[in-house]
Amino acid sequence: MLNALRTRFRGLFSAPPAAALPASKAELALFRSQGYFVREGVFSAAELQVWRDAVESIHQRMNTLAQAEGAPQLEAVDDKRYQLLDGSLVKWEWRDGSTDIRSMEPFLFLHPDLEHLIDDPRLWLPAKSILGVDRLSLFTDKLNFKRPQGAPFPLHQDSPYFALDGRAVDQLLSLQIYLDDVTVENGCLWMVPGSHANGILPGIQGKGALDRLYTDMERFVGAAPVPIEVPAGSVIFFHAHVIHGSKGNKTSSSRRAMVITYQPAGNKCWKVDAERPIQM
Ligand SMILES: O=C(O)CCC(=O)C(=O)O
Repeated sequence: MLNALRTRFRGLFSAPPAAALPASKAELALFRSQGYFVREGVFSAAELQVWRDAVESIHQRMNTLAQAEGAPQLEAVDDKRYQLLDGSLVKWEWRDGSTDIRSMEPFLFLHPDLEHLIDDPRLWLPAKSILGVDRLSLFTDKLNFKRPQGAPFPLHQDSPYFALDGRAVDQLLSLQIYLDDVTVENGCLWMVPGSHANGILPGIQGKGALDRLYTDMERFVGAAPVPIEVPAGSVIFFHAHVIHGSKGNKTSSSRRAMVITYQPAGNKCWKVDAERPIQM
């Protein structure tokens, strides 16, 4: 009810959201050369507040489920805690016993205010023009919390992770949507411009199962990572091969981001035996 009222009257309280536009020539050129570009002011303050409330209610629900009697077992991967709750793979913060969620995938289906976000033309219209296709479907979606003291995310490409199910990964496009202002202090994304150009790069040869998913930066020849500090409501459009990561959150507030990965239509979602076409 409250959300419906907020949505109905949002024009009175905040600037209108940006129009839906395909990627411009300049954005396409940046995407080709750097592997990413940023659009600021895509979503209004009122929309962001609805989604912040939705992700916080999901966080709360996951905590309740995790603490319930008979809750699904925690799985340990390289001493990091994972748990399958309500159809979403929850990764808990690295600190022992923390009840903070680090990320969860998928999550949009868990809340009515979020489930149609992928059908928003401010997202799919530019995505379609970047991929150069007529129709899109969802590959996967993920919610990245970075609570105060949230741990870093080492530099990596998403493509080796996406390729774990044997799928082609060259036509995947991810959009990172910020619910909060992001700064170096609260753990903004760092991107390595141009690092998408040579496909999947060598991962770290360590003892852990996750090591090979992190890029071996000692073997990488190219640009240094640059911080992407942007206001809430911004979207980063990025290639599955671009190297990126984030540092820890040193502030006392959360840094929250929603990630949507699109693919050309006609393909099933990642790890799900069904396609979710985008409603255009
Ligand atoms: O949100 C972050 O801090 C980085 C997350 C990330 O790179 C990922 O989920 O692949």
